[in-house]
Amino acid sequence: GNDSNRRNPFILPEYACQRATCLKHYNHKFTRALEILQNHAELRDNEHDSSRALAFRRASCVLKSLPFPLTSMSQLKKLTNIGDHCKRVIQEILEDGECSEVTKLQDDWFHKMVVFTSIFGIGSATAKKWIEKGWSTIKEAQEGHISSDWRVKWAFHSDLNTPVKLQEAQYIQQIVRKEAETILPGIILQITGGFRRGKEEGHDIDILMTHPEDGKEVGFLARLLHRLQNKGIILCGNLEKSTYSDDMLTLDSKLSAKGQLDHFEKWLGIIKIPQSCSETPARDDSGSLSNIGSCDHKGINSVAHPTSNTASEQPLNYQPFNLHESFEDLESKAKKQKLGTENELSPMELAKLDRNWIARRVDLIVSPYNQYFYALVGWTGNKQFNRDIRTYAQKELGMKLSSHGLYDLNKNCALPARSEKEVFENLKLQYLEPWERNC
Ligand code: DCP
Ligand code: MG
Repeated sequence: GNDSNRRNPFILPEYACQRATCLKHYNHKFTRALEILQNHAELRDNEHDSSRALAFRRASCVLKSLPFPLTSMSQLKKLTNIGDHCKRVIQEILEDGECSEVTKLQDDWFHKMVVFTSIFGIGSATAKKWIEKGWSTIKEAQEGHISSDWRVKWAFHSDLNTPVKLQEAQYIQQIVRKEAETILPGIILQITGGFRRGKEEGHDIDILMTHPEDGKEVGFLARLLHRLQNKGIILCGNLEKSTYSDDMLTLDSKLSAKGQLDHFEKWLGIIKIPQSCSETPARDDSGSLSNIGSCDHKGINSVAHPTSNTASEQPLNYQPFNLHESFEDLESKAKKQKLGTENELSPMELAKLDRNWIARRVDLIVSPYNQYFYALVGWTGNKQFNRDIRTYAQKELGMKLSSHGLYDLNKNCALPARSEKEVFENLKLQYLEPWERNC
């Protein structure tokens, strides 16, 4: 059964959703190499590269689940998902300590691609074009893009490239919770994404919200954003309306075609947070970080908020927020600080300004309660875990899993869930804690 599989070092269940995959494991030197190969394939993005990338990731994911450090090729014999290419890589690392293919891959091109795709909104296609133009640094890309739109982007680039700390996520959750509870008492709020899986750093802050009473969540997000905007903490963002309809439980081809995750109402944006909140150690009542996975985290130092709450609610005429307005504030502050400067300030100078806040990417997602626990699994991830559990559901059970629900294609019915555990039960899987989903 599952239990003996977990203990037997030579056999692992085929799917990652059938085994625990934690952030800390025994085989980092192998998984690092395999994930560089994955990364490289994703950045190249030629024909077949995406399937190669996934093959590297699946192999890496198997090694992360091994309950011991790999010391000989014979230990791989009974493991699935490790193809010949991956075996060659592993063997070389076992014999020489490193893999020459991986070393060679980390060339100039790769480094430039990594740098350029780290810019918010820049994918591999644009990055490739920039390299063809002969650019190799952020500075060169900045000099090549000086329109006002781009000046704004560059001003926040270094902020967004500084990893978000767990404390910052908790701080934002606390601010959002306060406003959310005022508008809609009984609201449920959960940090999801990497932080819920036990990561101490991330690239953004994901917060999923719902209300146990059916329909209460409708119109809530616009009202919440209005209040956050009035607090002066929003730099920019985009509110996406829900595009969900019940047939999406069975048909999600449109969804994957656009690379879209789901059809929930959501806001993807950038919020200002006080710089001090990542410096002050957060008090953690339980002494562990992992407890944010299962309950609401209350052990947070409260940090004085820079602006007062003057929110007046006008939920109906919601407008997307204007980044340029916030940028103009930044520029005028810069001019005051550099009194007498005639020249326009460079994005670098703006970014390094003496200011008491830092820009952070935040995703706010609203789910109806009857989809919430599926949304929670989907938004907790990670991405590879989602791929794996969805493939498992389809191939092994003939069921369609998404962040909106689970649909039995044979019985033609949806399977509701009132907890995350029930999601796993419906899928005939042993429950995995969020920190065991780091595939
Ligand atoms: N997700 C997904 N597919 C995507 C994007 C997201 O399945 N294309 C899911 C899985 C992620 C979760 O949503 O874990 C949150 O997305 P993020 O991109 O924020 O990923 P993480 O929070 O896991 O990583 P990071 O720490 O970099 O924010
Ligand atoms: Mg995230």
